[in-house]
Amino acid sequence: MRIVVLAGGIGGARFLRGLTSAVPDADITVIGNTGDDIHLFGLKVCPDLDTVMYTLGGGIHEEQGWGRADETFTVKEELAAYGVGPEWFGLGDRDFATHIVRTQMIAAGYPLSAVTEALCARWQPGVRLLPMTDDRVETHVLIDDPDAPADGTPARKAVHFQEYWVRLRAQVPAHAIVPVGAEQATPAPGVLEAIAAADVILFPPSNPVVSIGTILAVPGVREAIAKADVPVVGLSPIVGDAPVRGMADKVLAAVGVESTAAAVARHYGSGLLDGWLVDTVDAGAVADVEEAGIRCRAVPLMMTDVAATARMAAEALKLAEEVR
Ligand code: GDP
Ligand code: FO1
Ligand code: CA
Repeated sequence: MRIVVLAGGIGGARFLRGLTSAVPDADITVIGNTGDDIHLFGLKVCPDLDTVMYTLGGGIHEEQGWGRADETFTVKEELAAYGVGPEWFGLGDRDFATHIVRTQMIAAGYPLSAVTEALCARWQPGVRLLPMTDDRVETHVLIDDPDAPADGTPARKAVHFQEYWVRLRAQVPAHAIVPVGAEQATPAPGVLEAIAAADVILFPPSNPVVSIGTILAVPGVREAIAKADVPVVGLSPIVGDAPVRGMADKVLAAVGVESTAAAVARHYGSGLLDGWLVDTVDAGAVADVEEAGIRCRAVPLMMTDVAATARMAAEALKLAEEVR
């Protein structure tokens, strides 16, 4: 069975660990979000690709969900001693090595897809991990400018997604989310081919706006999924009207979507989704989703451990068979 999964960071990576456990013989291609990527200290950092790679490869910091296990921060401390920041973004020593290898290969002319394959040769994630694009796409968030003149002129400014998410903790209003560069980007080699060859396409419980939304913003991707004559099934990252983790409610509000399992399904729409899983606490949303033309089931959606996550993945594949 050929499965294509569109993935962000933690939610996508943890789901994939359950999926690979549920169907160990499946041929899984992951299309990873690169809108979170940021250049720091001259290095290219790809948080979502790395989260998937480290999680499936056994190198992730389990409790934190991102970054390396057994991490130290000597380089960061030394940079800070020179007054070189940003101090709000914690790059660890082990993680730095990944960004050095990546940046060196890119400087030598390799596309990000080839670099990701080379990094995965070490981690052996058990899936084919593709960046959504080899082109530079960076999500920016439009916020109120704190340095605006006091004369009442409304002033806004765009900040990098990481600054909004990590430094500001999404605690300031987001007026717009812009995947800068997406319109000019093309899907990475293998992305459209994997979608066309898939038996089933899954949307894990990843952020609908800044993870899956960004992947769908790469011209050709949404169209290829809508046109693929195979089941497309998603799992809700919203449980009991709130994100299980993180601040997805804030970016959903920025695009005018309520933070409910049903609203997220409607946001993707029946043109894209054939099936949608909501948590049992949201069983009341099933009828609402089905009214939108999307087959819906309520099952436990908490990824508390690999076994529970594998059951979620199995339910997604079962729903895919129902709508096929
Ligand atoms: P990020 O890039 O690290 O933010 O990760 P993703 O975009 O892949 O996933 C983030 C989403 O995962 C958040 O909106 C969470 O609500 C969701 N999430 C995290 N853990 C769980 C869980 O156990 N169950 C469900 N249903 N969603 C989860
Ligand atoms: N998230 C944080 O909340 N604080 C950090 O200092 C931080 C550093 C970091 C370094 C490498 C990496 O791959 C991820 C990192 N993250 C950090 C996670 C992260 O960037 C965000 O949670 C995601 O981009 C949102 O999806
Ligand atoms: Ca992310």
